[in-house]
Amino acid sequence: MEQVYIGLGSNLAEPVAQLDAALSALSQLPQTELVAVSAYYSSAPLGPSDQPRYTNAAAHLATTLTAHQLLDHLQAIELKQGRVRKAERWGPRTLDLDILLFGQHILADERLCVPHYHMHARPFVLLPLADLCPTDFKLADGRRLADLLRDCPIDPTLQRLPAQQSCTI
Ligand code: A4P
Ligand code: MG
Repeated sequence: MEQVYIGLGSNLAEPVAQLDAALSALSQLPQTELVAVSAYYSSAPLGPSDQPRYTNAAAHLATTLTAHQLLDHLQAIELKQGRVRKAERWGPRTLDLDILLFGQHILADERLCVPHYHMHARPFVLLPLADLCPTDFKLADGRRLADLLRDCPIDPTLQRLPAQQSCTI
């Protein structure tokens, strides 16, 4: 079993409901257990500002799927929930599912970069992840989550949503 962390994000078509639906889909993946889910967080968009606020979360999975099999499943869930891939970088989306960490693996090929390349600079990724991991947690590349949290820029727009707006799966 690999211990895997997924970043979830949405800023279109009822983001909280999108994350709820995505977590339900993750809980039904083959060869996979949904171990834990972070709180939901709301923040202003990083990138183009003419788009709605995002809701983000993180999920801990235990799986015997390979990283590429898991990515296929994540992209199928994104498509099922109406994701349209556009050329625009950092544009709005109904659902974004990123593999943040895949066990102790470091992957860099044409389809996968793990640990996820932008996670260290994104509070809306690191704070949900910190809900799920011990403070001394180390990434596969040796970086400590606590150090990434300390060094990442502060996002004054980031809010942890109350429990009733966060999934309880
Ligand atoms: N890919 C490579 N590594 C991975 C990985 N670890 N996990 C490849 C998942 N996919 C990975 O993905 C493009 C390709 O990346 C995939 O085909 C896969 O083979 P994508 O989902 O179309 O694009 P992306 O990686 O999400 O990049 P994009 O569109 O530039 O979006 P970002 O960088 O994720 O930014 N503001 C807030 N507050 N919260 C947000 O969640 N998200 C974005 C999107 C912008 N602003 C935001 C947020
Ligand atoms: Mg993505």
